[in-house]
Amino acid sequence: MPNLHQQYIDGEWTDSDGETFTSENPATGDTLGEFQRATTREVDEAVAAADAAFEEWRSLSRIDRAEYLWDIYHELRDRHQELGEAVTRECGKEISEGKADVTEAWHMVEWAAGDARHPKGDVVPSEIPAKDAYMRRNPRGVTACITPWNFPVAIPFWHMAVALVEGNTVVWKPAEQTPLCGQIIAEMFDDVGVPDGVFNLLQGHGDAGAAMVEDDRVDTVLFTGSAEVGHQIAETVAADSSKRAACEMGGKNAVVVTDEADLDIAVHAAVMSSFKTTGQRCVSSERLVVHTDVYDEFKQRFVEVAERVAVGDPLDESTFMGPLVEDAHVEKVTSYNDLARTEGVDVLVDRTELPDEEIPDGHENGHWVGPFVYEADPDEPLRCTHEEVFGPHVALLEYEGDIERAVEIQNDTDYGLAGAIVSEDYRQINYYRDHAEVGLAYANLPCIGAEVQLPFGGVKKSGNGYPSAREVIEAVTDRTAWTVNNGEGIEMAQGLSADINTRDD
Ligand code: UN1
Repeated sequence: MPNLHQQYIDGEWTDSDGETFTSENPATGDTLGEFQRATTREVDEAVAAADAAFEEWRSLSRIDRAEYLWDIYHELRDRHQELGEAVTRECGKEISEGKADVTEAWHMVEWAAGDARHPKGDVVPSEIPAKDAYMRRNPRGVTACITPWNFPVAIPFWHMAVALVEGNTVVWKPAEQTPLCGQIIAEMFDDVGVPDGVFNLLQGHGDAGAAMVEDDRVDTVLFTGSAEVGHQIAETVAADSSKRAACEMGGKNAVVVTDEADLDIAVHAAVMSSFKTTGQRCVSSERLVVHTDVYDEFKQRFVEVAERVAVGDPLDESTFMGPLVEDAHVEKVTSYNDLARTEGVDVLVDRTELPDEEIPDGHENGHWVGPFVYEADPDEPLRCTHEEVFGPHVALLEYEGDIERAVEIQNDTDYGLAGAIVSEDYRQINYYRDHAEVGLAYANLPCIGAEVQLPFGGVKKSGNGYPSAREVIEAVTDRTAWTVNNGEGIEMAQGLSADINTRDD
């Protein structure tokens, strides 16, 4: 059995007295590491360490704080291949995605650390010439970061890079499926000598996450993950007005293909949106809303790719789709594929169970599920076309009429994360732009692949905040509106008299 990995609390690798858990390679079933599971005691210690480190950390300049992040940036770049492979081994994404995850992480660090030297805050006018008015931001304190397994390097840095540069301290819990990536990142923080308590790692499950969220000393919660957990967090935080949360959750995202679409782009965008990361991105598309005029040709071309798209060893560069992350997820995706049948859809491609000859040698214990594609009526209130599956489970929804109808179908979901329109007609794109209820929108592109300089998050049930880049600054800082008098006496705005009238007798 490999080494037993510990928690990283207050600059020390720390034993916990809880149970242990293992990380598993989803493509082979091999054990990658054994990890101690944080109990409430370690949550308490980690939050206490972050709380105690806060005053000193916030008193450094933003530029000095960012210097630590630049060291991490170089580590991420220098160890690109090794880390990319670790991502692929632990979460099963094919290797170009594993490496892109690391690239996205250093982009985020670059954004946050580079931002440290940029002007912050606003200078605003005052009615009184002798007054200066401006906004200042102060860090809020301890930030709890709870991150998902599907971007095990990038998303932690969406949260942590900005939180740290802004002067907050961090307690981070990676997903229980990807603790090894968490371990490597914690080693980086240790190696670059971030002051004790500024960064703390807790390995564990939802109980540790819940204890972090509930702890009174935690000021801000940044969460990316499932809608179920995100809503619980939002509820807990809402009960305490001094706490804040930015949660980014799931989606039931759609690609709209109009009668004016370039079908080469449409098929390419739909395949990327639906099958990259084996459909396990919160931005993945499970609905393709296609105009009747181009429906037959689109369907034939999409189905042809879905039947042949390369599922297999994610470390092999010729693979397009790796495995699903774990057995429980295979069960979930399979049960939604079964549900779709029960709900009476027309199944076009069913690779739920891959035949033995498609499974690479040595990968018999992997969590293999291939594409499942079906046609459904957009007007039917089916569960399979409205609930997030988080897998390669895709509905083709044919529409007639104009762009208004397509957008009506796109918006027929409780979620509002990502969406794409494929069209050569700018009027259609503009209508979509003005009416699609999404936080991330794309034209003539897949609905995946956001870059870190844009906000990332959704509307409706997809989130209550944007836990990435500039928007994280909103979550992890409080603003103070300052007015400073440079005059000799006091003068007030709004014509308010500053005279102190007295009665003489
Ligand atoms: C996620 O799916 O959880 O936009 C995040 C993208 C990536 C991030 C996805 N940059 O596809």
